[in-house]
Amino acid sequence: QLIVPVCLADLEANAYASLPKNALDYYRSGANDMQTLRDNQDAFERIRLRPRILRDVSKVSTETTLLGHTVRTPICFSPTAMQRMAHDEGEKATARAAAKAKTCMILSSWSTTTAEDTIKAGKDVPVVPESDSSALPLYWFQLYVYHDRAAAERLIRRVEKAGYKALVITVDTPFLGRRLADVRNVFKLPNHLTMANFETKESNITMANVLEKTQTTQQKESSLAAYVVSQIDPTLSWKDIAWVRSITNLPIVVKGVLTAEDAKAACELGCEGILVSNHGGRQLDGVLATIDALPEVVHVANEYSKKQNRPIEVYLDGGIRKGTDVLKALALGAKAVFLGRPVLYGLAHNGEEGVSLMLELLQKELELSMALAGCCSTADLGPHNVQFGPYGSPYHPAHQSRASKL
Ligand code: HOC
Repeated sequence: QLIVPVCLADLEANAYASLPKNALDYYRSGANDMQTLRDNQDAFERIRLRPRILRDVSKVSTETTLLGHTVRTPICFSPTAMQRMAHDEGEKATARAAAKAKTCMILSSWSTTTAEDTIKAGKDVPVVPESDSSALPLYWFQLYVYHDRAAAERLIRRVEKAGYKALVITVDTPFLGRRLADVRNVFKLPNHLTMANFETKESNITMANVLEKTQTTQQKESSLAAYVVSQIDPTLSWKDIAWVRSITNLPIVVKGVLTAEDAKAACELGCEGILVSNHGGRQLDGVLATIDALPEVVHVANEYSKKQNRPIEVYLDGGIRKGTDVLKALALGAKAVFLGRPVLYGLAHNGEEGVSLMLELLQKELELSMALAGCCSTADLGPHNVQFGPYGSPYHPAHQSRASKL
């Protein structure tokens, strides 16, 4: 029984009732016991808000900039693979919804629509100019570094030419995390879909080929794990990020950072952005919730920003389902938040309109939460708006004495 969605949880419930099992299990699963998947959401519940009052909140703006581009909202779309399993228009529908909302979409390398067709769908949406805003849609591309570096370079050239404005390099997937439901289902991409960025006539990088080669030697297994082994280079190290840096002028965002140590390495290599992510709890089960990891990464990025005299932006994905979650992440220093599964559940609901609905629901919740917390713009938000419970990070400024600053 489908319900009329008034919040993201409703869209999720509808998707659970309507998506085919193979696709639903792939989208919803985390790795192993799914502890991190749960913790991504639970961790937001451990943070309390500190609202300010009597601050004229009649006008609230969520406009912000991402790597120098103005967007209307800090609520953006994370890369999720194989969106056409959720709706036939898949990535194109998401690109159009991003265009209408003037937000940022990161396209997955493992999309079921090519990088070129996806961005074209977004760019074909007429941009309605507004007197009070210079916001525009923004498209970034998520990259894995492949065994075949020439293939990775070809893909970079394609996305540069197509108009993507940053490369988001996923660094937490040397091997695929073990998602038990996919293993049990022997997950398979439906036959009418392909990994559109790779499966050209000239290439034999197809899931079917990989499966054929591995099926005899593997135990019951999701085809994805074998596909990842065939494609992704597990020897990847920081020198490969330096290599990407050396072959492109696009800004680089490292996705999958959870510690101050790795944030430091990213800053030292000159990366422009850091996306605090645990891959939606789909890789190493038991790692920190992203909102718990955020403060130490922000701390490092701010230090390096001062030292290197350049902006270094920090973003977060994982567990965002409510306007107050967005508010908490922004207060703790994220420049923007990225959503994965909710986009897929929006697609499952009604394609482009479903994604727009998901974003609109969350946007309204954010604006209301900001007003109720006494904040008119994202710049008003800061660590003073939140208070960690007993599990808070020691890097969080709220742990220093507030009284001494008053
Ligand atoms: C076929 C390769 O982000 C996930 C995706 C990445 C998987 C690569 C799939 O499932 O978490």
